[in-house]
Order: sequence, then C-alpha cells, then structure tokens
Amino acid sequence: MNFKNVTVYQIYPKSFYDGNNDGIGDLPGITRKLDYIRGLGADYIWITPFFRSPQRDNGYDISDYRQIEPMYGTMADFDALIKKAESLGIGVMLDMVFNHTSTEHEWFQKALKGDPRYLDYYIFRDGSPDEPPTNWQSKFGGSAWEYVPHLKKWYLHLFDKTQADLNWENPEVRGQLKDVIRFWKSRGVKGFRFDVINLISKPAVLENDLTGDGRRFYTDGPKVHEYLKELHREAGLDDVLTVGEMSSTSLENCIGYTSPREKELNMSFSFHHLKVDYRNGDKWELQPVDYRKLKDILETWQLGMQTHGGWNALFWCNHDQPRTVSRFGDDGAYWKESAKMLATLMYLMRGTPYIYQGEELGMKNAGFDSVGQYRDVESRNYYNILTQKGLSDKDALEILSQRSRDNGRTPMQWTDSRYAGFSENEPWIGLSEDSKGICAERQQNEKDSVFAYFKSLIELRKNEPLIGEGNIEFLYSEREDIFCYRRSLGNREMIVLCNLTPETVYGDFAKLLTGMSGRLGNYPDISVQTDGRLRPYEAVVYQYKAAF
Ligand code: TEU
Ligand code: CA
Repeated sequence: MNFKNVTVYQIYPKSFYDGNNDGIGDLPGITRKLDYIRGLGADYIWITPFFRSPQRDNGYDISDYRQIEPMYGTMADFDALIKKAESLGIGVMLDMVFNHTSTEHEWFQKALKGDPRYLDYYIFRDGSPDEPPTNWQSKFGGSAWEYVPHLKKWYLHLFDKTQADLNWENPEVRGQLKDVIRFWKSRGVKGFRFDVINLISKPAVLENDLTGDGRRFYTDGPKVHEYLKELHREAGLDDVLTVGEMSSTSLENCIGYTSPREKELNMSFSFHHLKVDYRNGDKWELQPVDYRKLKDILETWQLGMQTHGGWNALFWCNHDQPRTVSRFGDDGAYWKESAKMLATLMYLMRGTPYIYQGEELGMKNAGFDSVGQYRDVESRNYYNILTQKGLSDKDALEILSQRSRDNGRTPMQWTDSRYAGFSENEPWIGLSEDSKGICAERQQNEKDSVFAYFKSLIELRKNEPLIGEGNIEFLYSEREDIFCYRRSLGNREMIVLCNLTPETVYGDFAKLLTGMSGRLGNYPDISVQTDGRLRPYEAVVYQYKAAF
C-alpha cells in the first residue's frame, strides 16, 4: 500500500455539486466532477458520510451503514461513481463513523424497546432523572448523557444526543462494524477514514471528571490500540488506505496508531495545530493565531513521527474547520499569496496531504452575520450557550463567524454564475458572501491561480520522491516570522522557505540557498529572491539544479 506519495481530496457531498438541482449536493454530482479532481492531480477522494441518516449532524449520525441517504442518490449512483473513479485511477475512501450511531439506527431502536441484546450495543447506565451517571460534557455542548424515562436509564453521547456511543466492549458490536467494512470493500472502496476513532474505548467504570469535561477518561482509551489491531486484522485493512481522526490525542498514541509494525492505521489526523487561536483551549473564545505555537506543534509532530516511524495526515482544514486562508493567511490584500504560501508550507512536509474541497481555490469563510444562516447543530447550540452566558448577540455572532464549522460547508464555487454553479436552485446553505470571482472555472484557465499552484505542488510531490520518502529537518526554528525546512533523500535536497507575515522579512537566505535554484514560488519571479529578502507571504522552494 503506497500511501506516502499520494494526495487525497476531501469531499463534503452536501456542498460539492448538485446533480439534480434540488439544492443539495449528491453522488451523481461528485461523479460529474471527477475529471476536475483528476485534473488537480489527486489520487484518492475521501467522501464524508452519505449513508442513511436523519442528518442531525449532516450524516455523522448514521441510521444504516449499508444504505445511501436518498437525497444523495442510490446504490446504482454509487456504483457508477466507483466505476468512473476507477477509470480515472482515483481511489474512493469512505467515512466510517464507528464511535456512535444515530438513535434512529435499528440497534438503538431495539435497545429502546428494552431488548437486552441491543441495550448492550450502547453505553446505558441505570439512574434517576435528576442525576446523570457522570458530569461528562458533550462536544457539542451540554451533558454527554440523555435520560430515557421508560427504561430508567441514561445513555452516553459524546456528540449530539441523537448520536449514541457504541459499546466496543461488546464483541458483537465489533463484529457488526467489521462487516460494514467488508461490505464497502466488496463494492470497490479503496480506503477508509475513521471518525473520532480514538474515542471508542471507554473505561469499564465511568467516573466524574473533577478537572475537565471527561475526555481524559475516554480519549486514546484503555483498549483502543487492541481494537484497532483487531479491526485491521479481521476486516482486512492491509490493502486499503486508512486514516484515523484523533480527537485531543497525543503524539505518543499517534505513533502507535500509525507505525507500520503496529498494524493499526496508515496515518492520523491530529488537531493541536488547529487550536493555536483558541483562548485557553476554548474554541469559543477568540484569540489571534499564535504562530510561534503553530510552528512548535508542527515541528514536534513532524520530528516525533519521523523518529518513531509514524505518519501524519497533512491538513489545514476540513468540513469542521474555518477556511485556511481566512484563518491563517490574509483573505484581503494578500489573498492569493497567502493561500499559496500556506499550501507550500503544509503539503511539502513529511506526510500525506488532504486537500479539502475549495481549498485549492482559496475559498474564504462564510461571512454569515445572522444566526438564521447557520445550519450546523454545533453552531446553533453554541449560539445559545454563548448568549445565555451573557454575551451580546453581536459578540456571539462574531465568534460564530470565525469558529463555525459552516465556514467550511458553504457550496463549492464552480462558476461565476448564480449559486456559484453549485446548483440551479437555492442551496441548502448560503454561499460564502465573498465568493465573487473565486471559482474553479476561472482558475482552471489562469496560469497564476491558486488552483494552478495547487496543481504544481501536487505534481512536484509526484516527481520528487524526497517529498514522500525523504527526511525532514527544520531551520530557523527560533524565528516566528518564517517557516523553513529541508527535505532530503540520498544526495537530493530541497529547501522550503515561507514568510508567515504580511511584511517583508530578511535573513541570511542567500547563504542558505547557495548553489540552489528556485523550483516553485508564489511570486512570478522566484529565482531572484536570494538577496536575503522575502516578500509578504512569499513561499519559495529551492533545489540543486542537477536534481531537476
Ligand atoms: O469530528 C470530531 C470532532 O470532535 C471535531 O472535529 C468537532 O467537530 C469539533 O472539535 C467541535 O468543536 C468528527 C466529524 O468530523 C464531525 O463532522 C462530526 O460532527 C463528529 O466527528 C461526530 O461524528
Ligand atoms: Ca441534489
């Protein structure tokens, strides 16, 4: 399984392309846009959940793992998608949400009827309505427990109350989930992304958390590595690409999840670098990006994984995150430069790139300014929590506009026409308000577009084995204004040098780059930049001439 030289493109189907003009993206829509993805150069697509679901959490609340939610299409549509993807050499990865199911899943419905077999599929605890079993908090706000009066029991939900946590202690549950993997593999699926997979193992005895929200008890829980090894062995994960989403994890655990000798997963998503603008770790309190911290985290994870043989998924954003350029760059004056710089910085490191739909166009945050525009359950919950805490409507909306997951869920911008060419009818969620002029159609034809740059980056990764296979070493670690590293393999060497700021910065770069030539850069003239000066958000990639 070659996972080191590939690039993955993430699709959020609801917002990607609407094939039948009902305002909601769908599977036939994806199939129609596969040529676009091939054109970009991606090798795999990861499609977030389109299975049968009441859509409380846009598909992360699954009520049937083997059926397709009708608004996304049919099984025939899925087969057609696989066929087209295969013909283009694109592997399809699906999203396995195995920590929880929707409360509408037949297993949960049977549990609600009191069937002991299915009660043991979930985490139920006896109790009285006034006292939840523990003080644990849901990641979407409020208690992580919901009471079922007629059963006189509580059930655990780390996310929405309609997402009940599965009991992985029960071997029958694990057996069911392995079957789900076999089912989709047999339909031609070539990879899996496992949703919050490091939360699946809860301790045998659940206790109150006197210092936090409970996460320390179930994050990277007691048997998680054992369960992943079993899944790998028995569901046949050897010949597919696998990535685990790891919530609040540790480097040590991710080394375990991803070291080939452990036979668990190929790679992991960790989120520490995406919390550098949280005040005191709180997503709902604003703080400017701490670039010092960002650098430290990226360097620590890169070097730690390298030393111990683990493997990172490289990413800036996904369907749960604000848009990269609005968050870490400048979506005004230096929109194009900073979008390209951030891509350079991230995707030439050691790991596998995951590009999220629209990132390759430099799409910006949603710019919503009324609560009615938000669709996400988390955003709506937190709007209430924040205003109840005493924040003004204006302040709560300001936080949402920077932090809401809906920032990444506005419709993909295909053309300059109405609804950005996503649909001919009003989309289920509003367009990014600043969407004018940023679209695939235009950027595909422009030589210096963000899209063209992403394409060059992906191509460079393909042509340069040192990016996938080579060593990484960080330079200028102490400087907060630049991000710089050296990649090497045998006698080949590459330097990636990025200016993180909107100012011109200076350094002994000429010395660093002696004898090397510019290979890629986000300004039109790369090779003159050895004069010790880096322009605002400038990114350059240098190599010895003989090497290319
Ligand atoms: O997300 C897991 C998760 O914990 C976060 O990304 C979460 O959305 C964020 O920290 C809240 O502030 C995964 C999916 O990617 C997400 O879309 C689902 O809502 C969630 O699991 C539950 O399945
Ligand atoms: Ca549709």
